[in-house]
Amino acid sequence: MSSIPKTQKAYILTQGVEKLSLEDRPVPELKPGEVLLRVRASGLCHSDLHILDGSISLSSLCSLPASPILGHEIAGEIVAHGPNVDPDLFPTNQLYSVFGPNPCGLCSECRYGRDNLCLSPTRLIHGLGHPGGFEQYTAVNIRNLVKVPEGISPEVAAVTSDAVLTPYHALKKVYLTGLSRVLIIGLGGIGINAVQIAKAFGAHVTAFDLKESSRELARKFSADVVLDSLTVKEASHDYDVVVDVVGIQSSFEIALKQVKTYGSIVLIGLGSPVLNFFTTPLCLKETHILGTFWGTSQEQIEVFDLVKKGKIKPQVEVGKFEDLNEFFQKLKHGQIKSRVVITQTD
Ligand code: FEH
Ligand code: ZN
Repeated sequence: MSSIPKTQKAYILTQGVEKLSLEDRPVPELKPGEVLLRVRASGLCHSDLHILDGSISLSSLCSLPASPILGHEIAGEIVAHGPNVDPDLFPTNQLYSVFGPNPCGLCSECRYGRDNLCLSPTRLIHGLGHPGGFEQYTAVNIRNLVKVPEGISPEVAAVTSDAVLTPYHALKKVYLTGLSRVLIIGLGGIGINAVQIAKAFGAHVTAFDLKESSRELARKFSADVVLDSLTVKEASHDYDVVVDVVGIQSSFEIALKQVKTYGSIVLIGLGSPVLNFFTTPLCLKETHILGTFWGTSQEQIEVFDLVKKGKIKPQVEVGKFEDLNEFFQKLKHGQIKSRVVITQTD
């Protein structure tokens, strides 16, 4: 194991500034129960982009740290064990992913097993209050470590902790069967995994995106029907479940139109802070609208099992740590087909 430096490079967020600033920062000191991870891969999420462009305020999610470090899809290796951590239980020759929600484990939501929804007013999400993966070394409490099965790369491990976990959790909420008809709206880094997960659950899957390259990927991953902006207008209006991975007014209107009576719309995308709908048709159809947030720590273990078994093949585009800001620009301008992951080697 190489020696740990006193300082490291970290990307710092300044409120109102779209570019992250690469600065020298101290390597974190470990508290009891923590390990130090050498970050190997960090995914770029659309919610990071919303924070950078100001449409989501980080201060609405947490009390703002002095030097916020984003990056909530993290995979890395342990390079140091803090007080009270048994190194035999958390070996160094092992890849770990981080359970980002960083729950307290004590509140009622945690006790019900919904630890993604932890109620603790002091919990800080990794990369959204707690320092995240856009640094070289990051401190993680051992309860947030999820061992990555052998054969899964750091970049795939990073995206599995959010871009796979989020649609998995969302689709588990609606109890799909082999008879379920599902429409997935938006086939980017999360949506293409939603297609694969719904197929793995045995559902009939229709996939919709404005981009031909994304529709191509959905065909590759065995979507039963693939719709474009014209054909979506003639779609069957009989979906048990519509997953809106975009979350803007136009995508939500498609979801409202296409969901069958008594069906469910699951909202994953946060593309718009406000969505409008007509109340009468919603009530006459008894439409369920479900919010969804990330996934539970148990589900994070489950998604790794599915990836290991090859039932889900997360799509990634790999970039270098030094090029993080350029990749955010590409993401902003729709130039990314799947999920960007920045990797770090020694
Ligand atoms: C982050 C912040 C707020 C809402 C949703 C998110 C997700 O990107 C977490 O994966
Ligand atoms: Zn995310």
